[in-house]
Amino acid sequence: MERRKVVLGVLFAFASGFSAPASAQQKIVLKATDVHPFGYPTVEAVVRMGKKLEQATGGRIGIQMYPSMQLGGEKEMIEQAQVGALAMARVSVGPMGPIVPEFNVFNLPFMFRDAQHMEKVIDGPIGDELLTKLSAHPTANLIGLCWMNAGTRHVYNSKKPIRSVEDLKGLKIRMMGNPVFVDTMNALGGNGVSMGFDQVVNAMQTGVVDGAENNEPTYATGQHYRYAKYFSLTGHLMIPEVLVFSKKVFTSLAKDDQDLIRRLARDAQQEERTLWYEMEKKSIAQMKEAGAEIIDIADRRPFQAAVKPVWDKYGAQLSTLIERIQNVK
Ligand code: BDP
Repeated sequence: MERRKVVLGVLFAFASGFSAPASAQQKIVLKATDVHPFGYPTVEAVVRMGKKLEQATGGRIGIQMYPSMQLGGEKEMIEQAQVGALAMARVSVGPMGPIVPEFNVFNLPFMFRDAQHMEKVIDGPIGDELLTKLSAHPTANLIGLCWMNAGTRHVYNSKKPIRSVEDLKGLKIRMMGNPVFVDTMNALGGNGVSMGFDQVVNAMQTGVVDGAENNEPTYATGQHYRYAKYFSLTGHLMIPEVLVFSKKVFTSLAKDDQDLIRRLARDAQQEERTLWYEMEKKSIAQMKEAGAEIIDIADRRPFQAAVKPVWDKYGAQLSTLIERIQNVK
């Protein structure tokens, strides 16, 4: 037994999803990453989870957070988790759609009625089923641990206030890497340009795109207002985040440790939510102070009508799930 521990420790030190000092304690350090900086709700929730994990295991297991895209954009993060080069990645459901098609149900424009609806879905049986689906996926090589809030996404650009679907015409808007988003922007009349989050600022700065779309906290912490001051409340997407764990790393952990990680992730799901709402308020204030122009859209119905082709294209294969989500009251 003692011998096995030492061997594992050495393995952990080599496989970069872990690192362990060659000391007698064999501490397991789980490498985690996020595109956002320290202090952002998703990052903070995982950092807190790490502290709880250390406490619960008497310091035997911890989490080392690599924030701010230190390990690349989300595509890179997912790939690193898949091969076990890191243990945990907190990503948007956006780039997960191409991996697990059912996840795309959360990526459909105007899927949720409001934040409460979305929370009820991720907290309930549908949320659980989708996490299980991810974990059971034969080639995804990921374990789905929990969901997190990520607000509502709105379009922002450097050229003009968007008030109507017509205003979007001709604008190049960065979208996350998933065809459903490019189709969504194109259906709205703009030109959807797909790229990783790690390229967004540069693309806005150099005029490769005229703008992007995201929630207030991302816009504010990423200082996107410096390049795209017109922030129009289109509310076209409400996409939760997902915390994924490398299957390769997960299966090498003891069953009790796996259960503990799952339980603490569920706590993180709720804890992040509180942090999220505080951050949203703070971000709106920060945006205003930075000179962003927030444009209200009194009637979103024309935007909803414009994305019908996206629902026609992707909705058929997701129809059962869509109906179940719509029936969550
Ligand atoms: C943010 C998500 C982050 C995504 C980013 C994006 O928190 O996971 O990478 O959007 O637009 O809201 O790529």
